[in-house]
Amino acid sequence: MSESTTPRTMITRRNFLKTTAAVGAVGLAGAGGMATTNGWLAPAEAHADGGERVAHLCHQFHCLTGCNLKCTIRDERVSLIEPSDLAEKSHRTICLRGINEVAHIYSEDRLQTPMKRVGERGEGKFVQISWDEAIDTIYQELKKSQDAYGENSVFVRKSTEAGIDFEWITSLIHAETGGNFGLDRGQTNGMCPAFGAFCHCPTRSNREFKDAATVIELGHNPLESAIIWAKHLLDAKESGTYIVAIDPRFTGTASKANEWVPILPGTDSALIQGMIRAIIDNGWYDVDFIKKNTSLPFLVEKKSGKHYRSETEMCPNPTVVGAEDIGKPYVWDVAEGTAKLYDDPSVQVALEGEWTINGSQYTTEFALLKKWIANYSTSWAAETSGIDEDKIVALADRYANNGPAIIDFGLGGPDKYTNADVLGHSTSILTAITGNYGRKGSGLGFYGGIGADDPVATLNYWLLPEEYVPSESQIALYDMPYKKNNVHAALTFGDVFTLEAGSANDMLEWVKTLDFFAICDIYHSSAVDYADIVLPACTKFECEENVKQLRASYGHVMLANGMIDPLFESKSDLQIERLLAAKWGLEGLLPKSYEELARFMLDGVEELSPNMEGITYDALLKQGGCMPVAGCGEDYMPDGNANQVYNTPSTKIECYYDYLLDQGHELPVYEEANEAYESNPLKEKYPLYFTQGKSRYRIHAYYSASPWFQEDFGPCLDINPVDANARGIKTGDDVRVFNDRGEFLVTAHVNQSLRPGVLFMAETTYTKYYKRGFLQNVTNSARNERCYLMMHGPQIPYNDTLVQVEKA
Ligand SMILES: Nc1nc2c(c(=O)[nH]1)N[C@H]1C(S)=C(S)[C@@H](COP(=O)(O)OP(=O)(O)OC[C@H]3O[C@@H](n4cnc5c(=O)[nH]c(N)nc54)[C@H](O)[C@@H]3O)O[C@H]1N2
Ligand SMILES: Nc1nc2c(c(=O)[nH]1)N[C@H]1C(S)=C(S)[C@@H](COP(=O)(O)OP(=O)(O)OC[C@H]3O[C@@H](n4cnc5c(=O)[nH]c(N)nc54)[C@H](O)[C@@H]3O)O[C@H]1N2
Ligand code: SF4
Ligand SMILES: [Mo]
Repeated sequence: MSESTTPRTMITRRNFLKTTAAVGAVGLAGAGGMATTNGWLAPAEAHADGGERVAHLCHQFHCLTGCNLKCTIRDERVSLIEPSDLAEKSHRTICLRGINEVAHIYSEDRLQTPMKRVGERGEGKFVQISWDEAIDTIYQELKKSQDAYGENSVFVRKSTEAGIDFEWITSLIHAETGGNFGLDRGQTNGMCPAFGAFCHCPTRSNREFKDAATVIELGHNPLESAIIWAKHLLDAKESGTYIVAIDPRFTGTASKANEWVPILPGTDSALIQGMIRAIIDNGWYDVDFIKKNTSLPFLVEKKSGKHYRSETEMCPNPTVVGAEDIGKPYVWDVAEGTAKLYDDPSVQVALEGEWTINGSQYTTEFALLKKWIANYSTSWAAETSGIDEDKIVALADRYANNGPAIIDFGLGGPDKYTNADVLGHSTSILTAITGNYGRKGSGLGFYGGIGADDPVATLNYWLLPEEYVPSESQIALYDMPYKKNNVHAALTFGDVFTLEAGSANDMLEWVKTLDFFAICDIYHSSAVDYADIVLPACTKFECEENVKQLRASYGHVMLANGMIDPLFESKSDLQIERLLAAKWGLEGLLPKSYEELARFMLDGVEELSPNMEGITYDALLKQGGCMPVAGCGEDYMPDGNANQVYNTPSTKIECYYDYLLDQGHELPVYEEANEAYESNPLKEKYPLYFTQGKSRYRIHAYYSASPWFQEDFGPCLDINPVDANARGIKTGDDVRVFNDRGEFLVTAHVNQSLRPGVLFMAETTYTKYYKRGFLQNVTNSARNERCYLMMHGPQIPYNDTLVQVEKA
């Protein structure tokens, strides 16, 4: 940073705005020269007096935390950000991104004014226009598209962070939503038939890590991706919990673990299947648990592979796409030597055996599971995953015999390969046969975020009249460049196109073919250069009103208040939606202000959520905007699934998926990743695994624009010395990363944190910070067709990527 010698008091908010507006008016927006933090920002004290005041707000959602932050505002500039003292004691948290907002808010790469493209798409040449012209152009173009091609010819989507509070415009104009997100549900696809929908959210708290004998971090790096929650992992370690990190990379989490398992990318299900084999061979499974709480005693017809089910008694099936109610399964009763409904209270179930019923041969799921796992030896698992056989068997022993144990899996890492559903199904079986679910200190899920750690508060939801719904989705966003579809125009809030799809060259080539594309973002994100119209949104710290977002999260209800005015010509997302809605004459269906919305959301909530007693709009404001929900605090501990009742058709943990019989995946058949596997012939050309993951300096691409982070934590490629030396690469060199999909240039960081043969980069950073290209150019966009049958659809296999690297 340059020294801050300018006396702050010389810049009032008014002349600050004037200066920057003048810069914007000169010509091409986005050029340097606007007033940034450089030069005028100096440390502020935490105490509001004189020209200072404090504001409070719920910060980011997409770090999956939502801390309440206290902001000192001096001369109408945000000048200090600290943890909030309004939050319950154990929730007074902040991370470096929160502190850094002081610089980030005023970054040079803020979009300042509405803009119109003047160069080619992708060139990034714009001129400043008025809000009137921008909104009118968007309206005219979207309407033209809908008139010519139908309502679903317009695609509207908000990035997660942009859309977390509301997204009405999509419904108001019956737009295409882009269907399934293809994100973060790879393992869940394979798990939800076993444990029920949304089982990736753990049913028990992070605080229970200390009650576990073993915690396995499976492709999850909470020390980077769940900074606030990672405390519980460290507490657990201190109290003697054995921590295992399965990751091709020696991550921050691995450095705190008792054991690092440096797995070959994309092979996690081989490791898990090896563990299951060891458990079955050694009889380490929990027969009692299996009989009581799982589907493994259910009868299956040998010939068809289908369950023996009742034709009259039904159970609803909530876990499979489009599933109807299905018949109740039967089990074999050893007492009477006959088949009985599984929930018959008198039944004494057989776990294994073969029986003839009405002329057909039946066996149990468990018998089939034994037959299935016989295909996967521990030596095969070792060879496939690159982890010693002894280590796999020892891990299985620890997990099964030294419980309770938790598997805390990542939604990054192994989730982002085409074979993630096989992994999810495999870990479900591992968990089920060892009984590591529902009892204290056990569990399976993504523990890295807002989950079971705090009491839930429910707010009213602002509904539109029934007729305002999005078009039924014709196609998922990730399929748009590849499959015929009717999308001709797009409006995104946030950089949906380059964040939420792999292989950006394909996606952006397709974007170029659209008749029209408008983006509303806060920063000059990668997709901005492709837009015809750009709208500048303001940050969470800015609003036309004193109050802004109302959130129920992180054990609190929080009303952002004390906002500064929108910087430059930016506007709040609510006012932008209202301006757009007004063009269609529908703004009357939306709240006029954040205040109106917040008041509505809180109206009568005590009835929805008794733990919110006393939390009203006025009470919130009086308290500074943050009130804990009853029960929030360090002692909060849910009893998730202690009763062993699951949201599955049978309410048991279901291990055998007969809905996938046609696919041969009723039990999880090992499958190589799409691209990232050892025997892939493509490895001759592209020998290196290109993995990505989260960085504590960013939330996806957000914070890229922070000048403080840019200095030291811009795009860089981690490469092992073995791979670097073979290519004459040293730390600080520019290297070219490439495959058939594309290329980019980046700075190399040679270090031993990786398995040789594996590369790592923090996802993602705006294109403008690269010398050429950006990481999304090389990532994989392959589809696993089987996953179209699954609840969450195919997942984007960003990590399932091979590349070559050379010195640039
Ligand atoms: N700082 C920060 N925190 C975040 C976010 C953020 O953007 N920034 N985003 C949030 C979101 S949306 C998500 S989905 C979560 C994700 O949270 P995580 O799942 O922890 O995220 P990642 O870092 O993507 O992946 C975890 C690890 O998987 C490893 N990995 C890569 N390939 C493999 C493999 O084949 N096998 C195994 N075992 N490991 C592999 C990577 O090296 C990485 O360390 O983070 C949330 N928290
Ligand atoms: N290569 C690769 N790509 C990945 C991943 C990976 O591991 N590798 N991980 C993926 C994962 S796990 C996820 S969840 C997705 C995340 O993809 P998204 O869900 O799309 O990401 P977000 O970070 O929520 O959205 C950020 C965008 O919204 C803008 N924005 C933020 N706040 C606001 C706001 O209040 N208003 C408006 N209008 N805009 C706002 C930001 O400037 C940015 O453009 O990325 C995925 N992309
Ligand atoms: S970015 Fe950091 S400070 Fe902000 S909510 Fe997330 S963890 Fe808290
Ligand atoms: Mo994610």
